[in-house]
Amino acid sequence: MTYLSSNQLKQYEEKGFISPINVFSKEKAKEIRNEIELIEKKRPKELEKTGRYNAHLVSPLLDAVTHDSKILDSVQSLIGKNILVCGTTLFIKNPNEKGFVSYHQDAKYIGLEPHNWVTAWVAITNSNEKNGCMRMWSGSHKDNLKDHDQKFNKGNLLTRGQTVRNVPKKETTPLILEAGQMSLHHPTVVHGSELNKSNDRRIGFVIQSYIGTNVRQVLGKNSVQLARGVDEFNYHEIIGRPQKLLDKNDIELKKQENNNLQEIFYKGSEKKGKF
Ligand SMILES: O=C(O)CCC(=O)C(=O)O
Repeated sequence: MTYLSSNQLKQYEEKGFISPINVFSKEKAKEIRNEIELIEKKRPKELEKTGRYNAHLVSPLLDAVTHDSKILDSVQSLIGKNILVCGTTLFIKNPNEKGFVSYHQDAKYIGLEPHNWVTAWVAITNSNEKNGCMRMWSGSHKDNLKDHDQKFNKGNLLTRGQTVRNVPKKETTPLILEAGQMSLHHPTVVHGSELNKSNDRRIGFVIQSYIGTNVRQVLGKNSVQLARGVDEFNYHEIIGRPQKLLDKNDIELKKQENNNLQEIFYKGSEKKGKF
């Protein structure tokens, strides 16, 4: 059992994130990278665009990461012992591709209420200032949800280019992680990331998010997996876990889930502008 320490809990409360947390060895992180790259080789479009969501549904190895007991111990310290997984995202930035993530709050568009949930960002490669690690605006989770512009800008890895204006970069903290480490962040902390200026890929496998069983999806339908404990609320449909890589039925399930997710992301904000 590796629950969070009182210092880590204090950091989460004050800053809205905890980083770094050791989870996997470098060798394990490399094994995970190889699995991601094998999927890309076998089915070149599978992880592109909206396909980057829910890769854990087609890969037993990514599923095992998602249900890893060390990660779940840390998550339990924040949201309690009954835990659901409601999705994962691969945030991959290839060198020379101009990918970035504008400053945003996850809770603004993910539709999960109340905010008894947390996101785990697992570094599959090293993640640092050169290759565009996440940057957190420390303490910003304590304020209300902020207005976001929708910019749909090129290179932005967020679906609608959701952007909080005037984030003081000087007050943001880079989350420097080695492959195999993770960070945890709060639903309302403002965060983003810049370009990858290195010669290698930056890969984050992000469990987005772990939710308490008392959390509803208020913008649409989100299927979930039970990660730990019991689901005493039954707000969501429970889906299975993959038994082999790229099974035909699992690929179909991932596609359906990702269609549902697109509806959630676009709900009520089809147009450009502020929301
Ligand atoms: O990987 C990134 O650069 C950003 C990820 C992110 O916004 C998130 O995990 O909520």
